[in-house]
Amino acid sequence: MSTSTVTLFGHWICPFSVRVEFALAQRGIEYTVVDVPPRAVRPKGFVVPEEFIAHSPKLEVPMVKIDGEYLADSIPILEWLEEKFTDSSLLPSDDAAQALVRERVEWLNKYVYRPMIGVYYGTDAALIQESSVAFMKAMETVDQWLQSSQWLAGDTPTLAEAIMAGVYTRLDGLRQLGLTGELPASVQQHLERCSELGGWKKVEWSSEQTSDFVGRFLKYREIQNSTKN
Ligand SMILES: N[C@@H](CCC(=O)N[C@@H](CS)C(=O)NCC(=O)O)C(=O)O
Repeated sequence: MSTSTVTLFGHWICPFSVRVEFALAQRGIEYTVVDVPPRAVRPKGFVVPEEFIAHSPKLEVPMVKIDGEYLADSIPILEWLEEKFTDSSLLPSDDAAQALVRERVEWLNKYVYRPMIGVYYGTDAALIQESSVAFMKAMETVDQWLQSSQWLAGDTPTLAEAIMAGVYTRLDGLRQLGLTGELPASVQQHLERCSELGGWKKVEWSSEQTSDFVGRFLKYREIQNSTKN
């Protein structure tokens, strides 16, 4: 068992932090969390830790510290955790299978996250609808992947599941913010399978967290729309 000390500087509302916390918990790596709320949700008077300011180049969460070394940016962090901790893994052992995981991680990062963020940052109905359609279109590809396996890239949960955890946590909230359309049955089943994983328990949202998320973005829309008019 590793004796490394791992600290995650992150926040529950950040889907990129969720990726990392899911991976840590799923792999059974011990860690502590230092809450660093992103600017948009930072309470007045919150003191951002000096350590975070000194080591997160873009001042973004997530940032991870392992035995005095720091790294920010979720996908590089997920890879770094794979290098540092070898007792467990979210990457298959053979090269071709690893390449597939990495390809799908990048694909999800682009084609699922972009429209997902478009839904909650959308300020007008047309943009929200467009993002919603793009999100559901991406789900059609995920559906194809899930026709040949229960998991997104191979026979076991991988880093691709960590990426989707950041989406699944907020799905109820996305619906309340205007995401429309049915998830393919395979994706719904995959979500349910993910919610049985050990890592999920650490990242899943309570109904209060969903309401907090939805309330913040409704307010954001209201402010944006009132300054527009
Ligand atoms: N590419 C980065 C994106 C991280 C990111 O955008 N984090 C947001 C919160 S979700 C952040 O910390 N933004 C700075 C801020 O709002 O203070 C990653 O994958 O980790």
